[in-house]
Amino acid sequence: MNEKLSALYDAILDGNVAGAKDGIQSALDAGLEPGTILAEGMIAAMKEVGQRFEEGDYFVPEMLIAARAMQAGLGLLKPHLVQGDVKSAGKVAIGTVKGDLHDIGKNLVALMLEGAGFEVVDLGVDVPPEKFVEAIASSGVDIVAFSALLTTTMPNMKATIDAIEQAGYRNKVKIIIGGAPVTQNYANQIGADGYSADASRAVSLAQSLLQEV
Ligand code: B1M
Repeated sequence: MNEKLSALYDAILDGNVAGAKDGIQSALDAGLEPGTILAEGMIAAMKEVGQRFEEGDYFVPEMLIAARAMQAGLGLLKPHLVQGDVKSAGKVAIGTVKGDLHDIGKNLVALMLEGAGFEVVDLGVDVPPEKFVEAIASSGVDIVAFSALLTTTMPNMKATIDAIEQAGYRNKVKIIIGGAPVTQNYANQIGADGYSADASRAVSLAQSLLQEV
């Protein structure tokens, strides 16, 4: 790995906020692409954090401080990932489903959607089905996006779709889902309109669904 990316990777693994920021700045100064910095220096480090957690080398506090370094780094990288002056492409309400506190992936999806000209209503984490329903009722959104990182919270995606259906909004919005344990098969199973494996594919998915309307 490039030495700048490797320093950034280590800083995120160590939960070193200042090191992560310095690492991003120095990778940008060296002319590395923001997308490469994100994928190879940052997302790869979070995967390694998960691996260490599974192996019992890291515990929740280490995951948490790595996440802080990641979030701080994303703040710095954000202006480089989004394009300026794009016209409104539609409105998306996004949230991490009930019971789930993971928000890095969800924030990244929100950031990329904004960058592509979508107006984004970020409902945060641990979002109960009724809050998604309220957002549809009050904000006139075209698309609702759910994120889940835990196998135990994935069923809340289905519960949220059911709540949207019961409230009479199912035909008014497109529903898209994602998150590490989520699959296209699961999206089909619960009746979502689409699934994407990562943030940039979430943008093309949202664009293509709105073209269908
Ligand atoms: Co958690 N955690 N965690 N954790 N955590 C995982 C998810 C885990 C896989 C770790 C592991 O065991 N290897 C595991 C889940 C196992 C499972 O269910 N299969 C796990 C666990 C077990 C837990 C706890 C239960 C631990 C405990 O307390 N014993 C607990 C649960 C808390 C809760 O939510 N109720 C917990 C807590 C935490 C922290 C709070 C410490 C922290 C989160 C901090 C935060 O988010 N602010 C944390 C972290 C950091 C992780 C790992 C290490 C990293 C997640 C991450 O940010 N990845 C994670 C391991 C892993 O994922 N490998 C793990 C980087 C991010 C960019 O990727 O979120 O996948 P990701 O998003 C991607 C795609 O998935 C996609 O696009 C994104 C960018 O390309 N995507 C979407 C995501 N959402 C989308 C929505 C879309 C489309 C695409 O809409 C259309």
